[in-house]
Amino acid sequence: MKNKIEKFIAEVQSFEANSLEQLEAFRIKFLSKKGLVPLLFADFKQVAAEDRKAMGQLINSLKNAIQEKIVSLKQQLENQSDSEVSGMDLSLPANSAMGSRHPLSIVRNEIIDIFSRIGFNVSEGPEIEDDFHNFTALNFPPDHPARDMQDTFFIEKDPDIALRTHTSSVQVRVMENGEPPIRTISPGRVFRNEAISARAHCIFHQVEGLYIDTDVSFSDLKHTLFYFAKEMFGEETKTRFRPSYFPFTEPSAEMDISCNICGGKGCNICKYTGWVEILGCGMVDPNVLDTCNIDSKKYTGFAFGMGIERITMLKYQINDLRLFFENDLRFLKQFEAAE
Ligand code: 2U9
Repeated sequence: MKNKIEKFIAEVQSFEANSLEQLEAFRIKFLSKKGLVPLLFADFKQVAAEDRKAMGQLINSLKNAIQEKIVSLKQQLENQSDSEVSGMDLSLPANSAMGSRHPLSIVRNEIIDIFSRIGFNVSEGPEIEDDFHNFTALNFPPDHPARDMQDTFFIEKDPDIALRTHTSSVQVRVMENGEPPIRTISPGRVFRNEAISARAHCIFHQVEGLYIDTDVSFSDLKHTLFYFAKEMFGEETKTRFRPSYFPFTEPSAEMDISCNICGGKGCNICKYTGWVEILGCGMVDPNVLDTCNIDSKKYTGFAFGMGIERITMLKYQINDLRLFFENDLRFLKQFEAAE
């Protein structure tokens, strides 16, 4: 019996387990009701009286060795991280490919930053609009071509509900719900019923701006937009204003900047004129102010609007509008370094 117990002690001491299941099998083998240790205690009855003390001590030391082994192996197995058990090492450096911002998002954020620095906030509104907010409040006459099915995506007729054709509709809502001073820009998606080509798309992005307060003049408009042009295209950028017409502003103008590619010397981007158009602007028509509950005798304001695609194309020399919507990774990856 003594030899048997000593053999068991040696077996216990050299035992190693790779899993909690192996350890449990070990426990069952020795300590369960019909395990080897209870069997030894059963045989103990036949041991001669003079040997009992030594044999009892030997069986107890086997039992202790088993229990110590179980405790230490259990701790060891539980300390092994889940990652090691599943074959993964979570401490290794991350190796996943980074995404990049879409160029239109980069430029939109830059425009927001530039106007935020001079006190403009950002307003947002619905992409599905009613006739009042998209056309009537903005002084579009009833027979204006933009109200035509060929130019606008209508969702319902009588009353007319359409996809907004500009984000000026958001600013109508700002005027209805607030009071001057108002200094706000509205970036967002707009929709026009146009054939898709390198120069036009039925979905594009705008930033429209509105500034209303007492004594706002065309000079305020020129200085604000000159500041914007320099921040966006560089300190040496020049601006010029050409008369234009929009239903919602009077007087109205278009603003050109000195060509950011050739610096005004003339190239194929500026069609050898030295200038490129970047936005439309003007003093808010008093009719618009009054329709939106703002007293046109007390307040004046200026407004402007630009296409984010156009600004992005000029800034990054992109010559086809369709690239913005195709999600071709060869195109998008080129903007990884930009912001
Ligand atoms: C209110 C009143 C007037 C916003 C303006 C423009 C001129 C303009 C175009 C530029 C290129 C749209 O993306 S584009 O096709 N926009 O020329 N937008 S003034 O005038 C407003 C806005 C809000 C209440």
